[in-house]
Amino acid sequence: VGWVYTVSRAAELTGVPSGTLRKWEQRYGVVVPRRTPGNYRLYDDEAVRRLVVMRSLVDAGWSAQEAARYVVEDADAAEAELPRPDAPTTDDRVGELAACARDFDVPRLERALSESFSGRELEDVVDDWLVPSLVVLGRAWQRGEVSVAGEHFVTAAVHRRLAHVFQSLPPTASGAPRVVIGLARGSRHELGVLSFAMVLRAHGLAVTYLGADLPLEAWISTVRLLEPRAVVLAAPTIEDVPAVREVTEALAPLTTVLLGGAHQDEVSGVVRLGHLPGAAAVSLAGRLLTT
Ligand code: B12
Repeated sequence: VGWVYTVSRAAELTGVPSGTLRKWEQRYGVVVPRRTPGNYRLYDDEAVRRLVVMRSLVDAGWSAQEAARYVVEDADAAEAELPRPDAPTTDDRVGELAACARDFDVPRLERALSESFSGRELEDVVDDWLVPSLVVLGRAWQRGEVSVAGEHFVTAAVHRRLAHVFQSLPPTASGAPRVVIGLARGSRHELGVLSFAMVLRAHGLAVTYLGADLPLEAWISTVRLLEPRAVVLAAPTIEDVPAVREVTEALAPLTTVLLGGAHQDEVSGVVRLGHLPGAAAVSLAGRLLTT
């Protein structure tokens, strides 16, 4: 089970030509494909993930040998080495979430969320405060200053808040353009798409939010059923890219596919939304409501 990708499919999903794949396998042992009875190579999701991380490291300037050693030893650590686009911010409270994660301070966390969400537009809360705060939190976690539990404690509260705001918005006008939003199979970094969905709904669009980790078949059947004007996904980490490629290829004939997340540039055939979920949602709402 799981060894389902032929060499040409693996090449498509990873963006690595099949000749290079063979070289990486033979020279560096990055992955060891299975063989069919007819001696064709077969790859699984883990192999595809390693290859896509290896490719990004090589694209970022690593030698193939260095990249391979890193990926073989610790694929998660290798992934964390990849450059990520950071949005600039002027908000002086971007350290609050990380501070709350350090000492599990419930009242301080509730206060930080309430104050940050009040008195300004949702898109500005998302782009100027929330996203940069999560990046600071992630760095603190990586340096060991925040525990896994502390990180979960804070992101669960953020998730609840986004869901609550989403739910409290007035009903959408009937006939408003529909947009379906969610993440591909295996992809669990949901806060970017959820923030985007919240802002889009606040700006009058009909949003069907599907959440994280949705299998390919479910994407296809839902889009056939709802016939939305557009579908929005994200590729927050490099390991999401192969599954996102699968979904976007399958949906492209059916609707317009738009993509956010740090690794959106690795996927072709989509409309790229950039790195500010709030601003991107406002601009998509404007486009769909006037056409
Ligand atoms: C919270 C969190 C989690 C939570 C997510 C909870 C949830 N419900 O979403 C949980 C615990 C599930 C998790 C799991 C993992 N995580 Co994590 N996580 C984070 C953390 C701290 C915040 C992520 C987040 O929400 N950021 C906010 C979003 C909005 O920011 P962003 O993803 O950088 O996106 C940018 C843009 O592309 C844009 N954007 C994002 N989405 C969208 C969508 C649209 C439509 C648009 C327009 C724009 C847009 O906004 C951002 C600004 O540039 C980050 C740290 C960080 N630097 O982000 C790590 C991080 C993303 N995680 C990481 C890792 C490695 C993992 C795990 C593999 C850990 C493990 N070994 O289990 C798993 C993988 C899970 C999976 N299969 O997907 C790494 C990724 C490394 C890399 N280079 O890709 C990070 C960067 C931490 C690190 N430095 O090591 N994680």
